[in-house]
Amino acid sequence: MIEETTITRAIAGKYMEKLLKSVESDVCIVGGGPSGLVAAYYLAKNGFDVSLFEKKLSLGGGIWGGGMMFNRVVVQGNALEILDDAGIEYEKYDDTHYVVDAIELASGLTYNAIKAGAAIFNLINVEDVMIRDDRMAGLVINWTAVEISNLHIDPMTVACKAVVDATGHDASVCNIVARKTGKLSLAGEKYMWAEKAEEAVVENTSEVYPGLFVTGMSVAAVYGLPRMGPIFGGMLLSGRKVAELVKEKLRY
Ligand code: 48H
Repeated sequence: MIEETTITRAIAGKYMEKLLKSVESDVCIVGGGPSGLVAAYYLAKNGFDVSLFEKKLSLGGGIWGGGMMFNRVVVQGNALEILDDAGIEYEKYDDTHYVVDAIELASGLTYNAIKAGAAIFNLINVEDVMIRDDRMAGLVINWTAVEISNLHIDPMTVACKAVVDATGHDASVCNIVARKTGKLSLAGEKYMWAEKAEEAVVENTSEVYPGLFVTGMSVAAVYGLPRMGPIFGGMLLSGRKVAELVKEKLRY
């Protein structure tokens, strides 16, 4: 017999179980766009406890709308390996450019991150950070609904060994760390230049403050790099690279 109260107990109990497990993680990823999801996938696959916080209802960030709401994105050849790992299909357009269905990319990357073992929390906004002895120690989180409704409700905190800022153009975490420590400065994203931007984003994916790593468009915001429009290879490669950097860092 179906019982409404059992449904309530099942949802509340199981959510709480997941949240309590994420009170301490190896890695916290902020933002569930392409770079954050790819980082979550590779880190979880390598056995790390990963918690990803996304402030919106859906995961996928800027993928869904493709270019100007045409729900297709372009990925260049050197990032196809990541699509293959995730079982996402693509169509060759010419020797350099491949076309991917934006819906398949957003849902495929999300599915793979979950299946690899990452704990994904939507509707949670990261509003502050926890720092100890000049090193990232965790995140301060609250419901997005609290932020939107401007209610005066204190947040709660989760601890981790490394934080990945995958918040896209906002570079939210880096902005907070810059403002509150004075030990990081953001150069600000520059004009469109796809070829240069794609390479530079991957090259500059790095640790920008002890325990704080940047990936995706946040890299452009920190390092003053150009933007690239609806080509996503750089985002995928940056997500995979940040996973490698975090992996190396947490080994020691
Ligand atoms: C929780 C947060 C917070 C917060 C933000 O924008 P994204 O898709 O990020 P990337 O860097 O993985 O991909 C960028 C790509 O989508 C893009 O915009 C490109 C390639 N643009 C090029 C151009 O020229 O314009 O995803 C970031 C995610 C979003 O879902 C936000 O909602 C989320 O981060 N987010 N989540 N707490 N404080 N801030």
